[in-house]
Amino acid sequence: MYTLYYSPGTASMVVHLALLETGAPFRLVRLDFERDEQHGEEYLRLNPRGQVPTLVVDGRPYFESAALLMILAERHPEARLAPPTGSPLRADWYQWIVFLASTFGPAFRQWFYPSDLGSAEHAPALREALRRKIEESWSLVDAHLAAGGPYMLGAEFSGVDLLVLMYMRWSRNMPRPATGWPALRRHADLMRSRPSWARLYEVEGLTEWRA
Ligand SMILES: N[C@@H](CCC(=O)N[C@@H](CS)C(=O)NCC(=O)O)C(=O)O
Repeated sequence: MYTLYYSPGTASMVVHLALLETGAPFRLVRLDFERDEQHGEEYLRLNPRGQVPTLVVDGRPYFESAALLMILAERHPEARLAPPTGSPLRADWYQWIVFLASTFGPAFRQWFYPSDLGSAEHAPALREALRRKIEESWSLVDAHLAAGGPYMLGAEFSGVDLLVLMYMRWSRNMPRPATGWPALRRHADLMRSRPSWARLYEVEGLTEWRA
């Protein structure tokens, strides 16, 4: 039994989706950001960063959404969130997870949290630079999917696709949403037809960008 500490539509989404894909039993604990519950004393003991997600595995809490996705992939090989260890596709899997988490992760965090960089609102030049950075990464992922899709690792779905899907959703109100790129659009449509997506919306109470 896992416990996922989450907040709807946030970085916990990829972990929630991965749990649903595995079919493993899990418990959800929702944190209310309005009430700043992520900075409560009790939660900070689980996750000293005061962020979601946190996943409790065998009684121990872990953080970082991409790492949690990898942990679940390893523990549930039957869910095929990762190609088999040692296979050539496993190398692609590592590459894309690290690429996505290290480019989109920080760029989106800064886009949505100007306070991380010390101001209530970004200066226009900084906002523009972040927008450009995010769009450059979308162009790269779009070209990759166009050349060898429909999934990030080719013919088969994997956890990488869940990570891409979460970041695509976050871009929905940006000047150029990810679905403005044709191969990304096809990928989003494919991924949004999975039962895990419908279930996620139901449980997290999400509405926007459902299909
Ligand atoms: N790199 C972390 C980022 C986590 C993160 O920034 N979570 C946000 C929600 S998307 C959060 O908890 N925000 C609340 C806060 O910072 O107070 C991950 O991928 O898990």
